[in-house]
Amino acid sequence: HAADAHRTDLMTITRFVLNEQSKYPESRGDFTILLSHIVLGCKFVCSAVNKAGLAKLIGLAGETNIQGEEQKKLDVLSNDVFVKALVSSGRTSVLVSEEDEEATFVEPSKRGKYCVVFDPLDGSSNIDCGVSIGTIFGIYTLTHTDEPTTEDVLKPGNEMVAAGYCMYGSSCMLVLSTGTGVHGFTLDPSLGEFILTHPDIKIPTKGNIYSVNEGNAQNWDGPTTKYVEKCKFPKDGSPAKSLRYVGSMVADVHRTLLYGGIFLYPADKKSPNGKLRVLYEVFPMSFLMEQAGGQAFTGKKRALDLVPEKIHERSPIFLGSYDDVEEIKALYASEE
Ligand code: P6P
Repeated sequence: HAADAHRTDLMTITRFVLNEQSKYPESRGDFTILLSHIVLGCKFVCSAVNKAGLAKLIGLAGETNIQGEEQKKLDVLSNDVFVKALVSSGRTSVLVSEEDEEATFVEPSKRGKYCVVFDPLDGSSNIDCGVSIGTIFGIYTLTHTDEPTTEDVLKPGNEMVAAGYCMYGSSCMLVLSTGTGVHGFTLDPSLGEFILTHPDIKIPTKGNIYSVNEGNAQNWDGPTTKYVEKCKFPKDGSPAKSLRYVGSMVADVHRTLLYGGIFLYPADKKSPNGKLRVLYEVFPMSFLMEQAGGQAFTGKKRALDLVPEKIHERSPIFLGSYDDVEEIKALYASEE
């Protein structure tokens, strides 16, 4: 039985990745070591998020706690933990975090062959009301041994070697792809291990959920307006789609991945490049969607083919079930 297998044949994330990496004879275990440090960061954040209300970690930075220490906001704390874990792994050279204006270049003695782009706590505006939030990350390999520069991360998403997110919700779930499908691991707090619970996740080809902030409708362009109209008032007699929008990307994307449908953060008059960041929101989620059989589109091109020029660049994004994204691609194509 599955339960027995869980008890005796523990497929932890580390063991799973070791198995994956053993397919590459040249692999020296560097990726497995890098991943184990990302997992450490996720376990820490999971624990901090769950205790936030009690530990008074909620609220604005600048407050002092009873020891008179500078109280750190959860996202600042999470960022510190991930940067320290990634640097100490000795497997990274460049880090880009949503929390840091500039990239972090690891000191020569601790450099490794990976570059990690991440949002340590995406959706953190939802923390105070207990809505699910998450960590999102993408991994590039360094292709030279010279001084690392931002050029090493200003690469299209199609050069990422791995991507994933960890959702801190009713359970703590890490969803990961190293290029051979998408796999979900659930944290077993009694073991402190992420256990494989969702092997080889595939997104339904078509879904009946659309996920967008309808509050921005007055600013949308023609194709997005037409598409959302079609979701609500289908002309072909098919049932209208359901609207589900959490406002936390990891929660909205996780539901889309498991249930199907489409997640949209379009450009609008206020934000011509949309709101979501290319390197550590759009690319990792697009990578996962394609690996799960879905697709991701910017309104102009395949999202993973974007070449970012700045590390905090934004892009519109439409991602999810293959057929649903095809529909909006057709509307943008007919607009040209
Ligand atoms: P809006 C959270 O602040 C975030 O960065 C994503 O997690 C989420 O998808 C998006 O912004 C929500 O933005 O404008 O709909 O509140």
